[in-house]
Amino acid sequence: MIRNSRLILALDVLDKERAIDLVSVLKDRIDYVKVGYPLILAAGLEVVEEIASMAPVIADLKIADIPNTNTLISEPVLAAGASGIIAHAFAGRDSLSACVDAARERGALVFAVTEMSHPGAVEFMAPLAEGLARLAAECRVDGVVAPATRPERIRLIRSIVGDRAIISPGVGAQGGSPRAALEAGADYLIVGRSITDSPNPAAVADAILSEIR
Ligand code: 3DU
Repeated sequence: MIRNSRLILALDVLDKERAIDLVSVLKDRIDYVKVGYPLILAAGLEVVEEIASMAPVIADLKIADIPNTNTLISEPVLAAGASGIIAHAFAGRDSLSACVDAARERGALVFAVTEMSHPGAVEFMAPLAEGLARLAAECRVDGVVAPATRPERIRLIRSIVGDRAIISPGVGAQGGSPRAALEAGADYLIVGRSITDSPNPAAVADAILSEIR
């Protein structure tokens, strides 16, 4: 991954025109746009193609099915122009490897979720996160997702995944601090609502960028 702004925009809006407007305003301030179920279900897969013509897209479908279905989910979104996909590690080695293989065929990146950022992740995911991070590294993913809401968990996951990229959601709306996440070892911050829900998204992005510089 090319590190420049260290910001990934989580584009969780349902209106396609608004999505495109946000990307137009923010594309020079971010490294990737993360598009997930909300926008793809509302606007169709074509929205990936459209946004990918403006900025690199990471498709956050948190893919977590049997290997064959994982391939069938990965291929169309990669064909639509996604530069990266996000898969869950908990579905196991064969399922995650199917996503890695699909991404490699397109020269795209694959990220595996280790521990999520919301409070509920502490119930079941946190106790498994180290094993999930090890599996992700063994499957040769390009990076992992780790929680900006719990920087100490980023530090732990960094000790397992070595120099693979760590991308961290949970900044802003979920309470995480951009600087603390980066200091703990995150390479990229994933930021959604605090930018997209603001009346001035560019100003919020600029404030985060100056905080982390
Ligand atoms: O809380 P925000 O609005 O900044 O958005 C965070 C984004 O990251 C959102 O798209 C969510 O689905 C995603 N995400 C997490 O919040 C937590 C994870 O562990 C993984 C992805």
